[in-house]
Amino acid sequence: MPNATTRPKRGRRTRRRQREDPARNELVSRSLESAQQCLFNQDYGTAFVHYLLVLNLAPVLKDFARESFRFTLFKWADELDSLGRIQDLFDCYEQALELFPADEVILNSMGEHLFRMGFRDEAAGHFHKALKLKPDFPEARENFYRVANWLVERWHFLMLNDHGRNRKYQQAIQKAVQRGCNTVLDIGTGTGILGMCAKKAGAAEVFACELSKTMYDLACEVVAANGMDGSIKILHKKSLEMEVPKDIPHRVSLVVTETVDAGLFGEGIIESLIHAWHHLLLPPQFKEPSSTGRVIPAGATVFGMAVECLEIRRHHRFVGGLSMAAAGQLHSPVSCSSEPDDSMEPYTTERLSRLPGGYKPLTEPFRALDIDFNNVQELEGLTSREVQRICLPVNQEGELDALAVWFQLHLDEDNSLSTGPQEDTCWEQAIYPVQIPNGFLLRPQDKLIIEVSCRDAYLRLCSVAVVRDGHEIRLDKRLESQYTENPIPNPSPEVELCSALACLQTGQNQAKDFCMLECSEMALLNNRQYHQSFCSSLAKLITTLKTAHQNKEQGSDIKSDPVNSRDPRDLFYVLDVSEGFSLLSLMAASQGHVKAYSSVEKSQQQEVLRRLACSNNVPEQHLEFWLNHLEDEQAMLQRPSGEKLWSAIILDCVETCGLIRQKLMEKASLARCLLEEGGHIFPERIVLYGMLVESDTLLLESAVQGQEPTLGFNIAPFINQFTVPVHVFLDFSTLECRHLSASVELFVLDLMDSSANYSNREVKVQATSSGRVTAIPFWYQIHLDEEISISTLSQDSHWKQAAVVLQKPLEIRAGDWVCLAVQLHKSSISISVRQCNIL
Ligand code: 44T
Repeated sequence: MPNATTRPKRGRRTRRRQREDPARNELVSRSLESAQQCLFNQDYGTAFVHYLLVLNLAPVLKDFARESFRFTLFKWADELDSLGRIQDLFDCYEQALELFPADEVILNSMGEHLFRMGFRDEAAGHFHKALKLKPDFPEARENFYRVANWLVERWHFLMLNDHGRNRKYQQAIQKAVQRGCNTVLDIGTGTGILGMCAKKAGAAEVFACELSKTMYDLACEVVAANGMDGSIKILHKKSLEMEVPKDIPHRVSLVVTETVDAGLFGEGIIESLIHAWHHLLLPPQFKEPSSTGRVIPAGATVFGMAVECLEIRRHHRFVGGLSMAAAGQLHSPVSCSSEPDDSMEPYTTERLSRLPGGYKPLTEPFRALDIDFNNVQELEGLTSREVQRICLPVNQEGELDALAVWFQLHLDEDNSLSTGPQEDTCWEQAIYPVQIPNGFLLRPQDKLIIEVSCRDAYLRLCSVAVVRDGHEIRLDKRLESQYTENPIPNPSPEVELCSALACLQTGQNQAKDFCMLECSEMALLNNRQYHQSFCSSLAKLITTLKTAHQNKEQGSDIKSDPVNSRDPRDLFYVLDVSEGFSLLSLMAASQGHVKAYSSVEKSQQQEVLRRLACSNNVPEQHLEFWLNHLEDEQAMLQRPSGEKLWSAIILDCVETCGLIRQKLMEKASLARCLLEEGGHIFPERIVLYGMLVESDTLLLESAVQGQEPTLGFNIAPFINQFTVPVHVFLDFSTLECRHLSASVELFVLDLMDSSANYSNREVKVQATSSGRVTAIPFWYQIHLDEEISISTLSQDSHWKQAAVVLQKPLEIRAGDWVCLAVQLHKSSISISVRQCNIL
């Protein structure tokens, strides 16, 4: 056994040499001492270098020094980060990982830096690794869940669960291969499913490409697991970058692809196919199918329909009760304007059937476009095609809020898929909002004139007009004219600010008046209840504080009158740390005797607030922008000035997607230290509610379901690694589900008193119906003070809901008791359920 004896010997010799090298030992111990000293002096850069030296020279010390090394690394990395020395930062992490390649904490932390820098794929890889090393590492788990949604979008599950779609693609591919197309390229392979179909159908050569690194890795895993790794060549590339013979040895006879989004063209199918016809496909007109190129899908027809829909309206234009004339034009970032602007998407997507409040069709569906994917001239012509004018009779009265667009994908002459609103598919529809400031009511005798073009690869609606009584009215060109003259009357006199905002018409020109708000910010602006509740609650607080100040001064026998005084020292300081656009600082400032600080960052949005302040007689110096004062954004929560404290700090605690904002509780405890006596955090408390439901829809969106292989392939276990337990952006009011219990209080978060909070709680809930608990949707009651609260579930809320989807559904019967273990870890909620029997 020569090897068995030589190996340990070598090891022993090395170790002996190490131990016996006094100079080295001396260096190690001196460096270790220096490292500790530097750490003590907070000189993290030098400490890090010393630790590197120590651990490289004396790996035996790794376990002993691991904690301090990590600490030093993280401190030094934060410093490098704030200095913008990004390359150095990642070099340090790489050196650290050379020493500790399996350290989940370092991996996770590097992932966090990568994520913040926008390297999502790489970040996900690090979180995934950390989690594999330590499956019960909560930080890595949370981080992984956060990126999983970005990396493997939820629609992958929907598409794989859509058996109709799978079968139709399979049949079309089988038929083409049987007819002689035996070299195949799958563009945008995703999990590799269409490429595998082609191989299974008997294609001689199959190639596939995928531009996302995560999806490419996944496709490789899936293809290998199905024993096809030798027979399908997968490339991590965008098809537009592929060449013959560099990437594939010769042109192929069939391209299969499903690179289409809800608006058909958003994934770049036109450009990909033009490129494929020029560089990757055999020419189309030869007699032999094996030497003829063709594409599945063969073509598509695009349809549209005008709709009235309040839900769409309140996300795209200002319809709230506040008078905002001075703000100028507020737009969502989605526009079907005639001047395509790169920053504007022409559409958003929605599943019309799931819109809260529903929608009303104002016209019949119309055919907007036909396209043949097997005709390269037509594909090329599409981008230069003239604008097409479509005339549609209006058949229902209603406000023109949007055009909904969907399509039929003709896989071949026999098979097609439809993404229409009536179909039972997983597809969403493309929504082209029509943003007319005060809306336009269509009437049954009207004719809608729509101009459609496809100039910049998107289908665009270039102009929308109405023919009424023989006159044509351009709806997208009249923003500045007669229709802005009548602002919506103030509907709620009880709110002071709302009436104060009934302001001047401004004469500024159109370009200057334009301000973009995210759809969710627009919906927030339109959330009247939120603003009214906030105003009332803040007014109460200010009155109480004024009285308290008065009493104090009377008590101390000072003659000044703070209520009427103009002394700036008597001002109440209010800080609004809401993310994105928020009017709350302005509402605070308009209370009088308040100096409010807003955290609005975008200059355009700051300008809107300034104008509104001006038109509402809020003195300029009473509204400021907090971040403009701060060098370091991290120092968000500070005293307003040396000797002052805040009277109120406004935290926006629930994200639009339905989750608690990250670091909320940390912010709240910091905020508490910065409040004056009697000061307040808004909101003071949030209560989490949930309900047991049975929802197949949520299951279909969360993982590939069932034990059956997908089209005979083993795909589910691989893609299901990207399943996340919490679903966001749900509309609970339209979610197809059965309620199995009443709603129950799950958790209370007291922002004014951290000692009152807990991180684990067990809640018992009784089933009101029998069924399978598959999910627990949850939402919040946001308490601004003891009396005033708002629900994130309310009809005109800008919030959506979230739900925990159970890994294993639980069968229950009416009357059963169920135990919910609710956990809050760093603002993220997890819930597990088990049956419990109590009497
Ligand atoms: N979502 C549909 C869009 N790709 C489908 O990286 C339908 C959305 C949807 N790879 C709800 C329901 C549904 N070269 O992995 C992606 C993408 C890749 C390419 C290489 C190219 N030129 C491209 C272009 C795209 O193809 C994969 C599929 S894109 C399909 C998009 C269920 N919400």
